[in-house]
Formats: sequence, structure tokens, C-alpha cells
Amino acid sequence: MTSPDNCLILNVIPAEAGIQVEPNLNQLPELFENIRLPAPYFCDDDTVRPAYPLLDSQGQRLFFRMGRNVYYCPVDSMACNYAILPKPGEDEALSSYYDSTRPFMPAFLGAQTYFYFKHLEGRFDGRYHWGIYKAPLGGRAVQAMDLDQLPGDTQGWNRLGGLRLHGSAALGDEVIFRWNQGGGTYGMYRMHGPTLVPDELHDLIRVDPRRSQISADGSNALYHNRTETSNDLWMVDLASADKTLLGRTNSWLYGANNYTISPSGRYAFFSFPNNRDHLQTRVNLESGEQRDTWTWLIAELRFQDYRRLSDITADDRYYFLGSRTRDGGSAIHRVDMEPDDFSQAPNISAIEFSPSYLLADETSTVTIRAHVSDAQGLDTISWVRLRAMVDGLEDPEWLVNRPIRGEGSASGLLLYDDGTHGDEVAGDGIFTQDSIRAMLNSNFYDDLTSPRPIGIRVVAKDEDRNYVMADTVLYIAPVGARTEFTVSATSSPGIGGSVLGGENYTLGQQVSLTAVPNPGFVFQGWIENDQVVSTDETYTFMATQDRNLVAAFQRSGSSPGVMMLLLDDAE
Ligand SMILES: [Ca+2]
Ligand SMILES: [Ca+2]
Repeated sequence: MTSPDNCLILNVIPAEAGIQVEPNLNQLPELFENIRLPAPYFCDDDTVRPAYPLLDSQGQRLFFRMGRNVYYCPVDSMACNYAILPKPGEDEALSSYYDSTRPFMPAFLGAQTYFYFKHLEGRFDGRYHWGIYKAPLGGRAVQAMDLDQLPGDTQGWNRLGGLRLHGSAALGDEVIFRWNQGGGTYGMYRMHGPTLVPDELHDLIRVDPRRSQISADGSNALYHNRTETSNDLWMVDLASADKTLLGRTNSWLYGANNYTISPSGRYAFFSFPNNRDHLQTRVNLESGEQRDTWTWLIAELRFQDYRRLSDITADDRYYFLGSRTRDGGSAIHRVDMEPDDFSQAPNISAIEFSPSYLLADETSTVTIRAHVSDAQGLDTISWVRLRAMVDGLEDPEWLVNRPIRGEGSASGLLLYDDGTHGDEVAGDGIFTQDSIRAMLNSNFYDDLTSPRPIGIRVVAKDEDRNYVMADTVLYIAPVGARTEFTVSATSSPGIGGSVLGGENYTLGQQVSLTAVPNPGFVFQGWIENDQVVSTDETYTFMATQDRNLVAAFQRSGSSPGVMMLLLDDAE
């Protein structure tokens, strides 16, 4: 599990504690594949856009609210239908728009799918009937719990606003929810009873909880806690009450939104408002590595659209996002975080910088070249833009300014394939921008004492609104810093083989060392300071310091294992 020290995500810290993406672009592009809802579910009315997309635990069905109804769509066909039937004689299933996170949640009981949702019945028989209601998929709802069973205000307005469903499919017929008990205190309850979750957990949750979320297996909860100096995002083990800090701002002002644990338990997702609400930051819960999985350059979202992010699928690959389009329509996007199919979306196969680093003197410039293609043809690419990132985040910390600028807007420099801006050949798919320079009045540089990398994110969009983004790093060097390094590569023993690639490199240049064993020897690994740093014959890294690497070989001819292999072959 990650320690709090290496997951402080919103302070300017050495990038090795954030995301450092190696420039192996074949593994890096993120494909944003656009799925539109079938025509009946498109709407021009901005008030009934799809919201609160939610996946089932298998990631096979997408649920969302539109207006006062809940729909579901098989992910394969996106043929959508009602998840909850409207009330008899009415057009709507839900009573209100209460709650800013999850107005409904699915539950899975054997082969049956049910919905729990917050509801106020229309009838009034001396009192209102607020509660949690339950409906089978495609069926009508009955009350499962009356809010009057809970402590606190009994008939006040907006009672449902004090109720937050924290569902988990693994909980089956149980719902865990947060409840505003009145007097500024909150409790975490189980629906059956209803009963308070044990006191020690309750206390953890009670510290200014605004939202929390339960993991798919019901074992962990995320919750948000505001202190005098920061906003923290914690994960708590519901059995042991052990806590892990996942994220922290250095401001008491801004909190986290829309946080969720992936069904696999491998990732937490969240948004901090200063990264524009909807930049879904993914944290690997084992390594602490962070990355924004959405980009501000995809300008199909508006303020507070973070409410329209779904959970991610059980294979950690996709999530869905409801959005309003600039032409007034609505759409749901599917985000593929490990794309391998570029039959529709553009592809970015390489990103190059020349020189290989940016000198921080405000006059030196760097030229970027991005190699972009599209199966439908280069003339279907609408634009290619870039943004800088710090610690894997597009908008790192609310007081940190962007570290670079260039011609055009620093929030999205355009790259050109028209022969301008350093582009040598127009129309060859190599998009170029030659005006990138350091913006030294950014406080990013206040503690810049040694070469350090920033993230460079390149995003391409095609006419069909497919997006792809690829991240790499650009090293920034202060004036006077060393930018030339020696990488030495030797063989051990000397007769074991030869090595290629040991020479001088500039900061940020890609180094590729190759070990070639002589006959009778096998390659064991690359050794540095008595540590094995790679067991690949070709070892690739960025030049940031002098390095001394030894390729270790071992004699293989008399190995019993090889003799057995030869005997087997002879039979
Ligand atoms: Ca295309
Ligand atoms: Ca070009």
C-alpha cells in the first residue's frame, strides 16, 4: 500500500512522486471513443441531459438518469430502456433531483437486478413519505426504508438531501448510506434496521464527510476530510478501520469530488475542483502513481460535469461520461484507458523534442513534433494540441502556474502540419510547434534546483469526435545546470558478449542500450551499483545523469538444463 508521503498529489513535488510516463508511446496513448446514445435519447433540452452514469459491477450495463427517469443500456448495443418504470399515470419514476452524487444505485441478487433510489412519494396522509425505494430492473418501486426511522428532523424540507447512497453491488440487498443526523453530525448507516455502522468507523466518517464511497467488495470506503490547511481523501478499511491517505490539497478551500474505488480494488478515482472538476485522476492504490484520465482539451464538458462520470469497469479499462455538447445536444462518451484499436480514433505514435530539453531562460525554445495518423485519413483530423502537466496532473495545484508558454494559449497550444511553426513538411502527419519556452514567473520554478521533468500531453481530435491523448515528459534545465551526461556500458565477463549504446547524451534524450551475448553465453541482466535494473537485452531510459551499467553474461554451454533440452529435441 502506498504511504502518505508519496501520494501528496497537489503540491509541487519531485515528479518521480507523481506520474512519470516513459516515452514509450505505443503503450501510452489513451483513446477517447465517442459513443452516442441512440436517437430517442438524444435531447436538445439542456435540462434533461444524461447524468450520473453508473456501471454494473461487470461493466456490461450502463445506468444513467435523464430528467426524472433512470435508464439502462447494454454497453454492447447501447439500446437503452427504462431501468425503473414511471409511476402509474405519470411520465417520471423519480420525484426530485436531490443529491449531488448518486440518486440511485443498482443491486444484484442472484440473477435479478434491483434499484435502490431516493424518493418522495406523491401521497400525503398527514405526513410525507421520504425514503429509500426498491424496484426490480424495468419494474415499479416499493418503499424499502422510511426516513422517519432515522434520527433527526422528521418532516423538514429537503430531507433526501441529507441522505447519500453509498452502494456496492457486492452488498446485495443491503445499502450503506450517509445520513445527516442534524446538529452538524453525520452517521454511516446500514439500511436494514436501520443500524449505525460501528462507532469507530462512524467517527471516521463523521469528520465533515461530504461524500464517501464503498468498494465493490464492500470492504473499503473512501471519504473526504477537510482540515484547517488541506482537503484530504482517505480510504478506510471497514473491518480494521485502518486509514490510507490517497490525496491532499494544500488548500482548506477546495475538496475532492466524485470519488470511487474501482471494482478490482486496484485504483481510486477522484476529481479535485482545481483540476477542473472533471479531470478524473486515477491513483494506483499500490504504487501511488497518479494520472489524469481526461483532459481539459476535450471541451465537451462544462462546470460541474464531474457529476456525470461513471465508475470504471471491472477490468479497469473503461469509464463513461455524460456530457452536453456545444451545439446543445447530449452524449455519453466511453473512455478507453488502454486502447489498442485505432480503427476510428486518431493515433499518436511518437512525440519528439528538439533540443531534448528546455533551458529555463525564457528565450530558449523547444520544438515538439507529434506523429499523428487516422485510419480515415489525415484530412479528417480536426486539431492536435498540447498541454503541460505537473506530477501527472493537468491543473496541478491551485497556486501553481503553468511552467511553459508558447504562441497561442498556454491552455492548449496548437500543433501544425501546414508548413508553419517549424513544420518542415506539410501534410505528412507530423504536427509541430516551435515556440515552447519556460514561463519563469510561474511559481513552478521557485524551487527549481536541478533538472526536472514536466508532463507534455498531446491530444488529437477527429471530425467524428474521437479523441486520443498521449503523455510524455519534457525535462527543464536551469541555466548553468549540467545537460551533458556520459552513459557507460561494459560487459562482464568481457568475453561474455558485447554492448551497444554507451556514449554521451543530452538531458532528456532517450538512451537505448543493447546487450549481445557471444556464442556459449546468455544475458543475465543490466547491473548498476550491484542492483539489477533491467533483465531486458535492450534497456531504454531517459538521460538525466551519468550512469555506469554492466551487462552481465553467464556461460551456458555446460548447463544441465540445456542438455536436457537437446535430448528432448532428439527424441
Ligand atoms: Ca478517425
Ligand atoms: Ca508536417
